[in-house]
Amino acid sequence: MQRHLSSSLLFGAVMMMALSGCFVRPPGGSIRVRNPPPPRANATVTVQSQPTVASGVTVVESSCNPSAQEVCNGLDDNCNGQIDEGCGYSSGNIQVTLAWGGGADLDMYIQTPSGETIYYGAPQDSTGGHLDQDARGACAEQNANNTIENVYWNQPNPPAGQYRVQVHYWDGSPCSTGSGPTNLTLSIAIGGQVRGAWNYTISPGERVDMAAFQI
Ligand SMILES: [Ca+2]
Ligand SMILES: [Ca+2]
Ligand SMILES: [Ca+2]
Repeated sequence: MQRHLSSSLLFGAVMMMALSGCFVRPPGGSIRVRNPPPPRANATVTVQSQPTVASGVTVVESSCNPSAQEVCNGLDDNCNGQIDEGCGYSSGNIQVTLAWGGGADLDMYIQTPSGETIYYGAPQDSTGGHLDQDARGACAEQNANNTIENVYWNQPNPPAGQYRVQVHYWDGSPCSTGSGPTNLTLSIAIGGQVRGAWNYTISPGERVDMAAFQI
């Protein structure tokens, strides 16, 4: 009876943890907590105009692989339509991710259909867009993924209209350290699909119209 009761209690605890999003191994094994699933992207978001890019911007040659491990690099390594999931910033029905190498302070600016601009100084707009990953703004070298910026909309229907993505190399930033021309990568996912990934070499002080798209 005692053993039966203990088994029942253990089974109940296992079920509670499983239902709460935890993955549980049998008694005696280790317990591993899985990240909550990211919000489901809405494949019905209609792209009126695929992203177009500025001259000098080149398409990323590498391709994704469903069996690859996702790493925090501004690319959708495992082809699931989410860029850098598990890196601490969000995917959604629109996700725009900027990544670069070196000590520069790059800033992403996204002009939204409402006419607002999302950037480090205004990380949210009235349409539900969020800059949830800022980089080098506070010179905090110890911050995770300190050369990646990310903006997303995760509501079912992001606002219709044109989105414009600019990148600025803030040469005067106290957070730019020992850096010259800098290679960057920009990826855009809409409605759960990556619509493109591009490379560009940006010069100190330059502000480039990287991409524009319309939904
Ligand atoms: Ca991915
Ligand atoms: Ca990645
Ligand atoms: Ca920045």
